[in-house]
Amino acid sequence: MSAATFLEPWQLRAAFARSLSDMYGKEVPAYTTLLDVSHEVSADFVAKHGADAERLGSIARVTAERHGAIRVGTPTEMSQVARVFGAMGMHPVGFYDLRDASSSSVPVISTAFRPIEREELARNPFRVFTSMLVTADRRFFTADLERRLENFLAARTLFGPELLALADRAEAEGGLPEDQAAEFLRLATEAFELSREPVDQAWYRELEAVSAVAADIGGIASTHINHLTPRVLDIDDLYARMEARGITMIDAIQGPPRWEGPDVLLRQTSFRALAEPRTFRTAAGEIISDSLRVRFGEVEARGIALTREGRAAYDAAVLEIDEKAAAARAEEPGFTEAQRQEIARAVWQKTFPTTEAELAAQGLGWFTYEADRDGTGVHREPVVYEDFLPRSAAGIFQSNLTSDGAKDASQQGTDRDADWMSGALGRELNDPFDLYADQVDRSLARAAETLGVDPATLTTTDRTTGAPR
Ligand code: OOG
Ligand code: NI
Repeated sequence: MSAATFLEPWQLRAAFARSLSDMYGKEVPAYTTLLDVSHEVSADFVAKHGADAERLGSIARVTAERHGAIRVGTPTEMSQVARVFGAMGMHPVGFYDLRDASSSSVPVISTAFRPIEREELARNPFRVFTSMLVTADRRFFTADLERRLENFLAARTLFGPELLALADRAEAEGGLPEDQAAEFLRLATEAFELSREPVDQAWYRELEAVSAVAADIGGIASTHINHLTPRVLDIDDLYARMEARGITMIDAIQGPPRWEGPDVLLRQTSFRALAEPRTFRTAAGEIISDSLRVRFGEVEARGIALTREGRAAYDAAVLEIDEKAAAARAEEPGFTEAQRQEIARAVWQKTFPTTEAELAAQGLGWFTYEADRDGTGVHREPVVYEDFLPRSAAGIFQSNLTSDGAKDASQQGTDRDADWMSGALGRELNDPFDLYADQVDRSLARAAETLGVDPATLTTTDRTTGAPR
């Protein structure tokens, strides 16, 4: 079979990301504006900073890079999503519990499907943040509502048998012949389009009173891509340019502040999409037109992945910023986002070093080591963060909700953890830290082999002396 007539998983992934992006651009016009502005910002950034601008990803990768978000209702649906993404070489990584990460009613747990090998990430890093409802959690759902929700979810089909059969075949055979690939991509894209079916008004509103997220997931008989996020090289510049175009962004860029040291993890911001016209079926059986505001736009800038130690420092810094900002706000009612950023920068300056060399030396960030071309030593390269942040994710959910919903904190929450998620998926759930560590170990082994030395000597000396380039 020739290469042109058989699509490998990464080719399916890249084509799927393009297909979703085309569909979303047609359905949500502000997304197209966001893409245009992102491309302008990144191109200007590269023009200004040269090769340094591409330190965390080539401009080709960054320009094509997207993440999406979807939400499903049951473990069965979750396991089906895993099959569809598995066909494209996207594997579940990480466990996120957003039930406690948010003050609003967000009754979901999540994982992210993404490529896990370095070469696969370089080919196309498309990832999808995937959340599922925890219908058994009494803080959100009574036993009666849980039962009716489960009945509703059990009666719907998000992914048809044809799509799942093609997905299984692609996963088993390492890809699909061209015509089946086209059919797979068509069905997969269609599964994430916004449905035009009338929404049962009473049911939707009942769920919405508990949680807008629950209504979005369990109030309709289909799922949809909820946002699609381009990556940009300078998110502060992007924020300013979007506002200049008259698109109102949420108040803040989430995640680390802008500062003079290396960018770490993930910085994200978003805007609320316009309400979209939808039809509803009333309790009296009448079909009426109304609107729902369920989809939005988001953009992100990615930084260096942090080790467990680095992540602990990050989490502590975020708490410290919260406390200091709360105290300052209590003293000064006119406290602004700019002032909060000042506080954040000060906390960052005492938490993180201002150079990559120090980030590596202190064991806070992940770096790979590559043998120099002349074979005399190694140089250090930052590992880009490929995952998400629970706190920012909760912020994204929250900033786009129509209401806070209702959460009964006196009830006991239902235990859910990474093992439970793995069971629901019917697959191994990858630990992000292990994946980064493997990537570093493999680079050291490769570099040591090229140089003809013991990898152990590289780990001790070069972590501190590896030149930045
Ligand atoms: C997912 C929100 C999380 C992110 O970028 O952190 C997310 C959702 O709204 O379904 O996409
Ligand atoms: Ni997102």
